[in-house]
Amino acid sequence: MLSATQIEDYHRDGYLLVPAVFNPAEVAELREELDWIFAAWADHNAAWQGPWREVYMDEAQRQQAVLVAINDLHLHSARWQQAAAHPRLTAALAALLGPDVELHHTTLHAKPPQVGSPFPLHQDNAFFAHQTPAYADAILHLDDAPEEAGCLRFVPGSHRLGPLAHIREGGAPHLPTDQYRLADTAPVPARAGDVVLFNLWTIHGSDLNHTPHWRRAVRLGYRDPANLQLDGHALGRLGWMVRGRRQKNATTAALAR
Ligand SMILES: O=C(O)CCC(=O)C(=O)O
Repeated sequence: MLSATQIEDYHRDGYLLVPAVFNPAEVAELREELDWIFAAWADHNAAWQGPWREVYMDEAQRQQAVLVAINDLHLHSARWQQAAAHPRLTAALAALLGPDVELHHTTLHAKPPQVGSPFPLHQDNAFFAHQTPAYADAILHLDDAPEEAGCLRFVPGSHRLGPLAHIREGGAPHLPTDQYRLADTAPVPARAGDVVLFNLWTIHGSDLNHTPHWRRAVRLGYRDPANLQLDGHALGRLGWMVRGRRQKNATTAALAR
């Protein structure tokens, strides 16, 4: 699924755009299922809070910014569970993480037209810390995400900094806005069906959605099952193996109890 050059790019930059992992029919099915998740389960008032908002948005934008989100939609929908084990996606993950790949979580982030909220620069490690960087997030795009729709933006090579201290007061963990600026990041525009893979330690964020269209994306987090979680979302929860096997040792046996 991934060429040697793509694998090299991922390890050098800490992220990689993989075009057309899901075909148009698969994207259409997943969008339809998202409509149900939106109505039944999603939090329609999930925009991240915190002092960073003063830097990323003016007063009017702060009043209006909206994010629709939910964690672990794959626990509510078989279609999304199947998407998490999609063979083209898990083959790409195995090329980056090794033969054994465990699904850790899924998260919907949907930015409504014009008012879709930005994300401050952060590492996902601040939300679900792990012992090693053998963890990749996969952001599956359900809509086209050009730069003006608030596409993902990365600090290339920042995974090599390792886990950084985040500001945690007043809202979601984020990096200091005077040291890490959205303007210094590389945008990664994507099309519906594309997946962006990135390392747990790679610094990333995104801007407001300024377009008249939704920008819906689902993050699927995968790890080498030997990579021990230290903190955060889904700590102590075993995930499904989407490739290979979980080896048994004292730690995994205790978690499986
Ligand atoms: O969806 C976005 O624009 C950013 C998402 C993000 O930062 C994340 O999933 O960690």
